Amino acid sequence: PPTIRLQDYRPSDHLIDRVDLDIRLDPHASRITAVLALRPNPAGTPGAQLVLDGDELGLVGLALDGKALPAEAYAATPAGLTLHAPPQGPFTLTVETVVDPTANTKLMGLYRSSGVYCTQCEADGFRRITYFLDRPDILSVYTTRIEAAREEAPVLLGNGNPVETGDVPGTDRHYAIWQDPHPKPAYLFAIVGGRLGHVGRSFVTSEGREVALGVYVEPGKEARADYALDAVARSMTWDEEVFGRAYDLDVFNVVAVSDFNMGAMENKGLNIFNDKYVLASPETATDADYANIEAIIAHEYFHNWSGNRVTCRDWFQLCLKEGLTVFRDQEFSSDMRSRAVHRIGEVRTLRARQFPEDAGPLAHPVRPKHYAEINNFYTATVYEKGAEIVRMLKTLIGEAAFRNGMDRYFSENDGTAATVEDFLAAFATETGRDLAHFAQWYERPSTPRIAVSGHYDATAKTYRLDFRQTRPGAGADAPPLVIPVALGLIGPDGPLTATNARVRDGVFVLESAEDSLTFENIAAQPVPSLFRDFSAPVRVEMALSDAEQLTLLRHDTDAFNRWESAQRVALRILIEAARSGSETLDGSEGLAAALAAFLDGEALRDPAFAALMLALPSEGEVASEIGANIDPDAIFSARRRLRQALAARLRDQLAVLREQLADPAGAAFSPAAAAAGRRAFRNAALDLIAVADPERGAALAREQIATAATMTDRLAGLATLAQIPGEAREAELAAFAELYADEPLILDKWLAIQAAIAEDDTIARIGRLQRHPAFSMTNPNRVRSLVGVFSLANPTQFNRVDGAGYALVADTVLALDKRNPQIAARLLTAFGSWRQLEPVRRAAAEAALRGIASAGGLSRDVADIAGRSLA
Ligand code: BAL
Ligand code: ZN
Repeated sequence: PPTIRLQDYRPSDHLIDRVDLDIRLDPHASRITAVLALRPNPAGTPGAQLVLDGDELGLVGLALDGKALPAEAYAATPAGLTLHAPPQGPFTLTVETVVDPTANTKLMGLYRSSGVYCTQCEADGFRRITYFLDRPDILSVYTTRIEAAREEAPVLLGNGNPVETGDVPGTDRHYAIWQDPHPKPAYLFAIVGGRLGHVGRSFVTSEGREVALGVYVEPGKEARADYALDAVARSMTWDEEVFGRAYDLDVFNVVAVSDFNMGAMENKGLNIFNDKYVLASPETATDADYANIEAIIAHEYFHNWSGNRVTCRDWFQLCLKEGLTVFRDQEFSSDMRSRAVHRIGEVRTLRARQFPEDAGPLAHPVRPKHYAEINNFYTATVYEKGAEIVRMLKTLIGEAAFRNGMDRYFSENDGTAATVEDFLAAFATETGRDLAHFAQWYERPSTPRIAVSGHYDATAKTYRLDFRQTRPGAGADAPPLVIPVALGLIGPDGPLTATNARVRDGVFVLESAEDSLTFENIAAQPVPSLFRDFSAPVRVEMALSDAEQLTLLRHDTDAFNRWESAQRVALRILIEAARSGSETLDGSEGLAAALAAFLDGEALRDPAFAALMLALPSEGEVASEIGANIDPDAIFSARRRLRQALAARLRDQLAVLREQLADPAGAAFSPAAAAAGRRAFRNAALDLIAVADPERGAALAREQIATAATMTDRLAGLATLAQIPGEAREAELAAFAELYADEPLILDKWLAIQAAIAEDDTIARIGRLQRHPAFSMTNPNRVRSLVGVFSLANPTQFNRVDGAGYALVADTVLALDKRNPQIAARLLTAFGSWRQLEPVRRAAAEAALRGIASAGGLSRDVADIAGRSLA
């Protein structure tokens, strides 16, 4: 496939000021009439042809300024429409197309999901609806008339404000007209038509605008939409208070659909969501679901400013809206919940998904320099590392300057399609700083490694920290980065007041390859607390003893580093055990004792944080730290042994705490962080108790499944039981499936629990589940829950020595590619770390990848991932 390069960007030769659409919905032949008000772009090439994008389109009518065009004036193919000699001044082009929404299994463009018409246009789906200049720097004002059979689609929604509704005389059809006054790129276009229930409320913005908020869901599920509706209102208030951003239309609608490639989509005034991220009730949703709904509702809403009002000039700038908006939703969730707990979750996600991406063949800069298929760049690097860059910028310039810079960015770029340079320029102007060096973060892949050594001089009473940064995989000529290092020193009894003129507000800025920092008047050898709150997305290498690490757990004021210290001790133990295969776990007793002391003092006070303290680094994280010659079985076995060692020491204490943290009888359900934190701790405790004593664990899990008042508890019981082979497990799994036979989103969790079972029989189990009525290859959520979870959360079975795990995923990728290339390509990214495996598995994974790469008729999406993975 052709490569598109950032350096080749040039403005479009034409602009489209207005788009008037008439969309007549029909299950198999939806007719779209687009009237485009075009003109030559003063910044383009004079006299250029007009080349409109298309994708699997058929042209049924074409007129210029109202007159049909002769055949020789244009060329139309499914992939494009060219006018050889368009007028040199403004003109209108009327384009008629017909599409089949029912046959659209790619879920891009106009399609039907459980009978509901909906659209997905980012990144390039609008060209599957009509011929268009389908690029984000073409901003147009849209008016959309949607018409459908009233019986089939009583609800008709579009972007912007509703201006008219009515019947089509003499027919069973009706229509609605929507007008969006804000110029937008085509990727933000959306319509919905269907039979939908809804909940709504009104919201008055800080500017006095009354906004009708609506959340539309499958009829009968309205009660499950209340939490999402509330999250919309909280997001609106938060963006006004924290970023000074108010909403700008009279309505804001969210629609849940059940077949959706992404999590959700920020279409102007009409966010379309994967139903998984809207629907929630205590009986059906877990605490993680509630947190995800809150975060994703916020994310899509925040895009109204960071993405919609200020959009991207081209798709290379994707991080401009995504990294920034992830940062904004992270801050929102931190304000709504526990900041420390949320930060740990963010870092775990980054380490689980972005660090491996950076270290593998799919590594790319936060702002890529080229792509063959943009849909493959909605990655952890663009999103999560992109958010970390924004966070570092804030750390470097300070809170007040950051807010002023954001205000400037929004006001200077409002209504335009901007670049990363425009973003940084706002902060450079605001602070008077040159951010050219900082901008290097966007330019190359690689997770920096920061080697730190500490030197205490007892005579001089000084403590020196030497820093050295390297950038593996960034190229020999990669310049050093600007790295904010939030730090402090901890003495034997607690934090020290350590000063150095180069540490401002607790932050030292490392800007060169090597640097040192000396603190005076340090009475005794301290332990440094580095990269507090994970102040930069780097790997830190410092040879601290377990005892020094655990000093941080006891005394650090930084919650993130308290958690991190126990993680680092666990990681050291796990890496040594996985490498040596030895049965003994050197240091596990010290870790267990430190955790016991911690739980004693703090579990009741902050159970959510305590639950995180109990979670060991994942198998993937251990693998990512080892980095080469990886044997997933050895990691699994080391991790299981460490869990057993900790569980043996902590089980009685955990059992007591679990009782103490039980909800009072008759307590009302709350999805808020405090109640969720208690559930998280109780369930982490249950899991460890089951590790120490599987029989007791199974009994407790069964009791919890039977009596649970929430889906969180019921599912946690099932997840614990799923790790204990036996009849009880199979009976409970069967009963669960029966109980929730009509609840696909709940059965997704049931599929996922089974996909993650680390046993040899899991491949066969997945085969059976693929034939179960709960599974469907046509629904992305089902595929992700079964095969996606298998590939990402079951390292030993995915990486089986016999290659059966790779074959299962590869077969699914090839089968899926014919229907839905985006989901197939995403699934294939599970092979991203294949080169780091030990030789036998490496060869098996490579063979599976080569099998895919050499298959005929691959989509561009899958061909791109397979090709880059093997390059
Ligand atoms: N723009 C695609 C979905 C999201 O990141 O909001
Ligand atoms: Zn987004």
